[in-house]
Order: sequence, then C-alpha cells, then structure tokens
Amino acid sequence: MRSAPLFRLRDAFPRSEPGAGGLPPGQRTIGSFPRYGTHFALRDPAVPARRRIELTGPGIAAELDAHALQELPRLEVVADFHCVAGWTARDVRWEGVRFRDVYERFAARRGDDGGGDISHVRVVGRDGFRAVLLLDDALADEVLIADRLDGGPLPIEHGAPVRLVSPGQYGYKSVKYLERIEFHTKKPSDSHQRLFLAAPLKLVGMHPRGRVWHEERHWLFPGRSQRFLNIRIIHPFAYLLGYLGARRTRRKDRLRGVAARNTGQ
Ligand SMILES: Nc1nc2c(c(=O)[nH]1)N[C@H]1C(S)=C(S)[C@@H](COP(=O)(O)O)O[C@H]1N2
Ligand SMILES: [Mo]
Repeated sequence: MRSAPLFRLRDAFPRSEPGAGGLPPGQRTIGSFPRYGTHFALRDPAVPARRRIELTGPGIAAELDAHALQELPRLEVVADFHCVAGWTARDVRWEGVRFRDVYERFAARRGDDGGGDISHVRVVGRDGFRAVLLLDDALADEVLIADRLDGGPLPIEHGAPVRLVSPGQYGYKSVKYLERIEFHTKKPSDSHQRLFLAAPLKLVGMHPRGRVWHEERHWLFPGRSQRFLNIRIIHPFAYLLGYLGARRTRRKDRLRGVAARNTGQ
C-alpha cells in the first residue's frame, strides 16, 4: 500500500459529516495523513545515529535499543488515527512492538521498592513534546511502539525512528520521535517543556485520558463544545504549518545529504 500524502488543499477544510461512517463523535475523514503537532513549521528533530529509548522510573533504569525492538514479538496494527483538531486518517498501518510487552519486560517485574504501584506513564519526544497516559490506557492491546508505517520505515515527519501509537486516544498521546518513557506512581505534569509550544496544545486539548469514543478532547471544556473551533479555525493553520515544517526538514536534509537517515534506517 502506498502511504497517504502529507497535504491536500481540500483537507484543510474537511467536509465529511462529523461522525459519519462509523467515526468517533465529531471526527471528519481526510485523505491525507498530515504531519501535525506543536512543532508547527519548525523542522523535525534530527534522527540520532543510534536508536535507543530510555526507560526510567522507581527501580527502573533500562534502555530499549534496536535489538530489543526486534526481539520482542512484532505485530501489525491497522487503525484509524484521530487528531483532537477533528480529522481522522483512515486505516493507517503500523508495525512495531506492543507497549504492554515492553512494560512487562522492563517495568512490571521490578523489585518492591516501597514506592507504590505505577499508575502513569509519561512519554517524551526529542522535540520536548510529552504526553501522560494512565498506565491502564497504555497497556491496551493496540498501543504500539512503532517503527514502520504503511509497509516502510517510519518517515521523519511521522516521528522517526520510533514513536508511540495509541489509536483509541487522540493523536496528542501518540508521541513522535520517542526518546524516553517514564513510569510514575503519581500523575506527572504533561505540559510541553517549551512554553511557547505548550500553549497551543493546552488550548485545544490534552485531556488526561483523551479517549476518542468518549470525546475527551479537552482538559477543561466538554469535547463537543470544541469541535467547531478545532476543525474550522485551528486546523487549517496547523495543517498548513505542519506541512511547511516537513518541507523545511526535507530541504535541510537534502542540503546536508542526509536524506537516507530520514527513512529511519
Ligand atoms: N514529539 C511529538 N509528538 C507528537 C506531536 C508533536 O508535536 N511532537 N504532536 C501530536 C499530535 S497533536 C498529533 S495529532 C500527532 C500527529 O501525528 P502525525 O504527525 O504522524 O500525523 O502526533 C502527536 N505526537
Ligand atoms: Mo493532534
């Protein structure tokens, strides 16, 4: 299957009936799979030479490297991808390992250090973006640490070399450019480390759970009340800016002759 394009002008103003075709409430389908996020028109962070994800928490200090990612059971998940702004990309095909398998292998069997049970997971990207998930949400069957998309290596604009994917939650939980997974016994802060990038996300979303079928878009306002603002006002700008950022990354990499790295290989 060929990957969906990053940008189509008509997807800046999606017209499909919200919730039509078995979509979660308030979502509209688009034919592209955008590059989206609080990095907006900034370039994607550079791909590190060595693929490693740090795992931290009480009694946990481990590293998930390329070898471990190949060793754990691999699986494919085909799922719709829903952004809080109101667009849905249908049938996205991811490959990787289950988050739950990583948890069980590296975190669940830690010795009892008296610090209490793990209740939250904070996932951090190389651009400083971070999301907090309830441990229970992160352990769902379809939550992946993914390194392939639509039959190829995960491209840089979708988070190379490795990202989290949680299809049952809004996209803001699916952290790209995965750098660290932290296990916590209490809810940690979920705001972006760079304030000027944290603000837009705080404005449009960041519900503690973000379950799409419950329309948990926003940490403060009822999800329904956010639909119009998100899809009609915020989305056209976010969509265009995200695309421009992807182009800047590509241009820069072409100049440097490092395009090969961006395939996530
Ligand atoms: N590291 C990082 N991860 C991120 C973001 C981001 O800005 N940085 N944006 C989030 C948002 S709001 C969405 S909708 C999805 C978009 O994923 P995509 O760019 O692959 O479509 O990534 C999420 N993960
Ligand atoms: Mo999003």
